[in-house]
Amino acid sequence: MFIVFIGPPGAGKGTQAQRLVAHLDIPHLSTGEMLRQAVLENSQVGLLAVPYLDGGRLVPDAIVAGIVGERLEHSQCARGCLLDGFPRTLGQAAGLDEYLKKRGRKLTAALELRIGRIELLRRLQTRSRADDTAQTIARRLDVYRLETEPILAYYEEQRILRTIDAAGSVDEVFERIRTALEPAPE
Ligand code: B4P
Repeated sequence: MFIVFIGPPGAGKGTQAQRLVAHLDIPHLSTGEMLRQAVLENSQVGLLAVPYLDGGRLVPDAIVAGIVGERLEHSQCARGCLLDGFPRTLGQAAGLDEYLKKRGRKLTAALELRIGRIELLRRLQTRSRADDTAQTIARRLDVYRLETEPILAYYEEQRILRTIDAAGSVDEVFERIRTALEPAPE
């Protein structure tokens, strides 16, 4: 089962991903976490990623595709995984489809976490991560609208998009996700 999580910054992708991977017993691949880890380790990828993370911009597709491809090759991902925060551009989405197709696999579902701007800002302001400054948040929301939202139509066309109302408690949102992944009745 290969699932992707899409949503604006602060929608709760990371929060819900932790629950969902425990529920489905599949690995969790968060590109945000991988990039932050690379920065901590001062690796080449980390050094390249810093200005993008600090500026609230997307790290270039080639860098992100490289780190995701490496992780997907791990044997734990052979029967599936949850991709959290990836894809974020149409190029990444097409690259992922191609990667899976070559291996005779395809995405099971694309889960969109949808939430209003006021609640997003409230959540991000209480989190206080390095890239959660007012200016960076505004940039990340614009980037989401311009570069990531077009992916929704791409997955809608493939009939695998499931839109989840991400307002409410963590438990309530998780229950909606669980229900959205249940097979439709015959
Ligand atoms: P990410 O790490 O993916 O982070 P995010 O979008 O900011 O947050 P997320 O939606 O996971 O929110 P969370 O659960 O933490 O990306 C960071 C950066 O990395 C990007 O800006 C970009 O520069 C780069 N990047 C990542 N992937 C990339 C890619 N594919 N291509 C290019 N660049 C990429 O929740 C937020 C807060 O809300 C938390 O404090 C949480 O506790 C709280 N919360 C969650 N659910 C809640 C609920 N139901 N009620 C109340 N609070 C809740």
